[in-house]
Amino acid sequence: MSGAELAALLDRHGFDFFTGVPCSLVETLITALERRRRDPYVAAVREDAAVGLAAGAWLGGRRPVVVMQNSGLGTSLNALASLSLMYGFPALLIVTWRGFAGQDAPEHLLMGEISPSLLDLLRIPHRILGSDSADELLAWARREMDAREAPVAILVPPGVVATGASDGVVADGAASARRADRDAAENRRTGAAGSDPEILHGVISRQEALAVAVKELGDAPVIHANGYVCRESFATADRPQNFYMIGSMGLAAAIGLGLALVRPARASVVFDGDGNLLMGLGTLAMVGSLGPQNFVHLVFDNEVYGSTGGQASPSREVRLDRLARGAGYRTATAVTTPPAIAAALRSALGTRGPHFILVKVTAVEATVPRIPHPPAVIRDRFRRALRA
Ligand SMILES: Cc1ncc(C[n+]2csc(CCOP(=O)(O)OP(=O)(O)O)c2C)c(N)n1
Repeated sequence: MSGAELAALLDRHGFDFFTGVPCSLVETLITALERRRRDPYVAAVREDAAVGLAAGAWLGGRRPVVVMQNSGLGTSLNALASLSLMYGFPALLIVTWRGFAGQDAPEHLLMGEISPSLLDLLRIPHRILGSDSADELLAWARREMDAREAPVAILVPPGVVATGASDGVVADGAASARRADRDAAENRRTGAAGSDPEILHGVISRQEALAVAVKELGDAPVIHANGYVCRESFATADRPQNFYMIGSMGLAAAIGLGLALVRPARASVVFDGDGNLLMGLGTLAMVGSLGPQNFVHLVFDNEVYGSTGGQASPSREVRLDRLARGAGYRTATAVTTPPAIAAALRSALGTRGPHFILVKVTAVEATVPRIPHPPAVIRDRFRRALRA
């Protein structure tokens, strides 16, 4: 079924508040929900924040839906247990089933295997979406959540909701990339990127920015955020000093901070994404309070969740470098051009930090493969490279 059809059914069954964190399996559903004239989808920075938003919306009289990948079920366990289930806050959880039948990238396999059991353990009633069962399932979900005053879940296996291409919907990623391209051209024309400190959008792609940054790294270790940051960096230059964090969205900065604290004589660099940073925003305060001088945090901010189809991220309106400065990083700069990126990274690697470099980039995504190395290989060669 198409995402638009599912969105229309949700509407018909009385669901009227939508939030979540994107997954590519429901890209077209989120596109349709973002386009609702009344109460469009609210982009949450974490799945547990989405569960909180849904509780607030229910208190305000709505029947909420939280869209999440099953990895986000892990992120929101405590919110589900000690908020939704304890107080009795109804919500429909639309949980995509990555790792279904053991067929997926390594980061999804274990969670894929245990997703139904996790829901069982939480005593959250759940059903599996099939292409012709949506109407009936949504009627069930509404009945159950209203009667129990508790969350219910619908698991969405791959292929049930059509992807952008087969749906006839312009994939939002492509739309965002085109919008970002137009913005970039406009920025170049008006000089907006440099002249108004409040407005800063990318003028080059992340892969172009990565190519510049990688040249400055020397042998510095780099922890990569999940998604396309990993893949494009791998395609630019695979290095043993690259740790590709292929799952665990939001944790790259925490891993880099841990490394910085125990290896103070060597730089610890993080290549982060805006969605990743926003999912683990509290880590900024840890960096600010602990103040590791060897910590260099680059955020490639394309203003979207590019890896899952280009849904808008709050970073379009929020200057992440200012958050870092407020959290206590010693320096926080924002750059858009190749010479500025090179100069900022060179300076950060040669001076006392912690440093934060916001690299504003367009949403253009390179066609690059998944990381081919198995997780244990990534881990072991990185550890060896650190000892060298
Ligand atoms: C807990 C969790 N929720 C959702 C996802 C799905 N997911 C993978 S990458 C990604 C987007 C990351 O955004 P950002 O850091 O801005 O990088 P970009 O995709 O734009 O390159 C999402 C939502 C996930 N892997 N884990």
